[in-house]
Amino acid sequence: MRKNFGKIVLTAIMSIALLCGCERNFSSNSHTNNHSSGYSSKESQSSSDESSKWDIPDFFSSSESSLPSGDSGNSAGTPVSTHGQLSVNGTNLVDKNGNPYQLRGMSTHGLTWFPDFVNEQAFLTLRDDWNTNVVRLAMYVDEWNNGQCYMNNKQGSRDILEKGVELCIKLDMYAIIDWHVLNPGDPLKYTNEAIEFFDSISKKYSDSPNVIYEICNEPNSGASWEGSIKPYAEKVIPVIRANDPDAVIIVGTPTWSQDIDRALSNPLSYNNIMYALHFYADTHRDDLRNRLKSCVNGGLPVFVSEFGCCDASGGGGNNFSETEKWLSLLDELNISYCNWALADKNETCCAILGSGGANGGWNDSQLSESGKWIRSWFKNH
Ligand code: IDC
Repeated sequence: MRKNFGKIVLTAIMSIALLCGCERNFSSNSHTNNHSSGYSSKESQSSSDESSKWDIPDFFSSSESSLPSGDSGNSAGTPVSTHGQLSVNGTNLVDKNGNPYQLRGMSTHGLTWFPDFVNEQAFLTLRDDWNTNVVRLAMYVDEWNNGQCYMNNKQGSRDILEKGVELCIKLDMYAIIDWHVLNPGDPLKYTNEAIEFFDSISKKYSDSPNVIYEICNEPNSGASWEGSIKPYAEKVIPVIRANDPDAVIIVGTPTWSQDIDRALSNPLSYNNIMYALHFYADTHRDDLRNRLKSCVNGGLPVFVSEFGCCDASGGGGNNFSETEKWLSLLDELNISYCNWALADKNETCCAILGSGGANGGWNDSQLSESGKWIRSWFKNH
């Protein structure tokens, strides 16, 4: 009887989790397979021992958060009121006064999978305790037909994304609106949807210097610069520009945003464009750092809109010595970066432990190894 009762409770929890749109941790992590360049074999490892289970985000916990002190409204000295509209000058992101300026912060996980992390206390903690100035809002487009992604849940995705942008505006932080292409690997596949989305969102936020647009997270599966990404960008960028002429726009690059050299040899002809380079520190090392250095020397403005301290599957072990090499280089080159991810999923890359809750004020015992390390990095560098 007891056993059956337990089963019933478990089934009920699983059903609620499904209804709440919890995402499946795809153990195959198919996007990390078949990488042609820059990836080691580690990437095909599954992300964790838990990788085949359903992950149940901690929607129900009501952790008491000890919030950092700080004004939750726009206050002098906070990022956007101090630095204003950003733009790109040469390889540098610069602020309204033309001074080099670096954005550093966390990326959310899939917004509709971990919506509870989009709240004021969490973002305020990132601003005032973690010392960050940007939040990247990752809106998955069509992740292996997951019902909660944009293609299957446009309004729900928009709602949580806009909540994130509004919070950043309220807290005077920068916000990156990330059209999180991973599947399909070719951003051209949903060009019409991207145009419709970016037209409407850039109209809505045309007056907000807070907003940065990232039009395709990680093209992959053979989507080339010339054949797919550049033509896609040439359709989407003018739509954003028509509404928001001076916004900074980040463009993904081939092979999961690693082949920035393709962009250098055939750049886009618009102003205020940055090209995405992504790394996962236990997979991508000197080769990719050398590519970064040579592309920056060649004049390419680069934005590391996503990186992990672990391997490219989001799992495996953390490699903090490689992460430190990466972030020291990025700081030296004034390159902005966002860490994947603000979520409590049971995978190495997620910053918060299941017991940590979503409401900010996290202490070390509520953070994963990666979360502890990255918080300390942001606070001390
Ligand atoms: C991963 C998430 C994982 C989720 C998977 C879905 O961490 O929970 O199941 O996506 O496909 C990226 C991607 C990013 C990946 C991350 C780790 O931009 O979406 O998130 N990663 O695999 N590029 C390299 C690694």
